[in-house]
Amino acid sequence: MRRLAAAALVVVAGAAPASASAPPPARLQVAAKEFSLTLSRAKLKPGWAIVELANYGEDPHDLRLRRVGGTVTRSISVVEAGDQRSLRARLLPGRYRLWCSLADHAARGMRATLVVSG
Ligand SMILES: [Cu+2]
Repeated sequence: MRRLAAAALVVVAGAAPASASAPPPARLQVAAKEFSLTLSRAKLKPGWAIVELANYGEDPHDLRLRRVGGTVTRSISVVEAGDQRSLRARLLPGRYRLWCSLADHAARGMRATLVVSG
């Protein structure tokens, strides 16, 4: 699993925009534990972002990210305790719901809201 995650990160890094004028992607860390999701920041500017799920808990967790009113759900697959994994996404203005999709974790508190606005 760790090897897979490392390979995925290399692919993501290789896809980074080469243009010097492009602003660096915003970064958001989502800290997961039983049973909460804590965002490193509640608000981001629209554009590219790297969202990292860091599992500080004892159980595996995953992450779903969806804009309110949107149709695309982005996801980070299951991250084991003590591990982390990232996704890169272009975020549009709006409110995003974040949650863990495993079992009843969201209902138990593993959910959060992110605001994307300029
Ligand atoms: Cu979970």
